Amino acid sequence: MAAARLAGGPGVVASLLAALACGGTSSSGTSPSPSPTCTASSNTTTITISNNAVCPQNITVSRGAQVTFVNNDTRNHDMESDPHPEHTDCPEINQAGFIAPGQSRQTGNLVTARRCGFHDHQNFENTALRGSITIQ
Ligand SMILES: [Cu+2]
Repeated sequence: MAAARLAGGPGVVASLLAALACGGTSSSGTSPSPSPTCTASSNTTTITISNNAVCPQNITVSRGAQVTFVNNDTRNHDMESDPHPEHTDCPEINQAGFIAPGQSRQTGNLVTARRCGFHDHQNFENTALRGSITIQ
């Protein structure tokens, strides 16, 4: 009977390994609640950070738009343009940069039609904190 219960330790390790291996939106091994499902439309200029993940991860905006990163997490995040660590693809994203919990920050004007990858510079290994902004 006891074996039917989730084993905390191995489960945490397994989910961490799974997150590193396949880069999906894995559930958190430290939280008893199910992983939040990102249901936000990709047609938005707001990206919310919570539970060490961005939502939505990939968005599409019009040329000239600014994207707002909202930090609803309990820790700092540092949103920067790809590639890491140069951050040279879309310097406008670097204007968001360091965001404390409860803060929100905007990118610069995204005027060039292209796809801009971004990541949390402090948590580069976390694929749930990476995403892209497609400017069209
Ligand atoms: Cu970086």
